[in-house]
Amino acid sequence: MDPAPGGPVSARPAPRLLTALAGGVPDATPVWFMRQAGRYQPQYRQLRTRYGMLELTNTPSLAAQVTVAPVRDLGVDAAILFSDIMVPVGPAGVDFEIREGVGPIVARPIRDAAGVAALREVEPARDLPEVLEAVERSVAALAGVPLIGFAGAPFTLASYLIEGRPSRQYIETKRLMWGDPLLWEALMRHLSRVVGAHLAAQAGAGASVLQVFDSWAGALSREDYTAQVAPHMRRLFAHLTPLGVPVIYFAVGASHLVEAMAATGPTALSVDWREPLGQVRRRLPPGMPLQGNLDPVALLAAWPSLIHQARTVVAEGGRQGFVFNLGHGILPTTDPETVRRLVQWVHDETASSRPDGGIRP
Ligand code: 1CP
Repeated sequence: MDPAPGGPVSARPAPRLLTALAGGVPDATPVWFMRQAGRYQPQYRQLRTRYGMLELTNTPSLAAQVTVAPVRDLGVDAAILFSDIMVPVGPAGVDFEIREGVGPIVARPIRDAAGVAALREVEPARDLPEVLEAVERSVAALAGVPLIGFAGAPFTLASYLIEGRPSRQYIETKRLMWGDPLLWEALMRHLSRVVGAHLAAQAGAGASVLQVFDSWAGALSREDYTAQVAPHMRRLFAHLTPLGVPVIYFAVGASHLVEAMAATGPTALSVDWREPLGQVRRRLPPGMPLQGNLDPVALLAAWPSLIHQARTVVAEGGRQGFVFNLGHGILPTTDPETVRRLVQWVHDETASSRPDGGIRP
């Protein structure tokens, strides 16, 4: 029977993603994918023939449309805001473009004190209103499915600002970090403020989870990460904790850093495919939720091979405090139908309504 108008309505169950990030056991393992909105989708490619990448992120109705599409098309348990880690450094005074097939290109890379001194503070409500409107529109369209807001971590942003483009060796970044520790400190502090303000504003606009992409932190030794990056992450996460929103911290190729990353104070860690999740878990504080860690290339393999690997991820991740994801973003040549089938498979395989309670012997 329907509840009487104005009478008590049964509480909607908490979204799976939030249950898992609170360290609980959801009714099935939540799934979402980094870069779940992007070039592998025919509708996205279609939109991109008419609009540039940054035009999409700067037009709230289009950004929200791209953000929400994977929830409808794939059945994933969360949307991630369609934007880019470079978006908030624009109003800080960094002139950049996103070049097709390459990534962010910065017009004047920052390598000296004058470059750091020229950076401006960013006030999201004033400087990034279209991003916050995209968050609000996405949240409204998602009808209770969580929206993940995000930002690049200070180190990963610094690497783009200093190198001026995607890099493999991070030569100029390390040269500045080692050669001018005070300038490095000033740049990291500035970027931490930009990132902190941007994340807090997204939460204020309705994002119910935040993810911090420190994609390239794995390029650092444990010693450099601990001395030159971790203090800034600790300050950033301390700034975010009062918001009461779970924060996921992600890096690629960073198995050597998981203890140090966990110690900076995120809610959960997102890891790549290089180390089995069970082993990662044993190195983390008890109960810390984990996200990961299927190799994105597995989505290009034959179905039996994909499922063999997905089964390992599900078994290693466990039912409690675990979010199924990839170890990095979906590759552009991925078949969307394979992604949709994988989401369904993870939900079926882990459903607590299964006769075996979702737990395989
Ligand atoms: O023309 C296009 O369509 C551009 C491709 C593209 C897309 C779809 C870029 C350029 N950015 C994005 C969107 C994007 N970027 C999202 C949103 C949606 C989603 O995940 O579904 C997110 C979360 C990002 C974050 C991002 N941008 C990261 C962190 C994640 C990661 O991949 O490690 C990084 C490093 C960037 C920089 C960037 N922007 C674009 C590219 C191709 C890159 C990577 C370049 C490089 O390899 O360094």
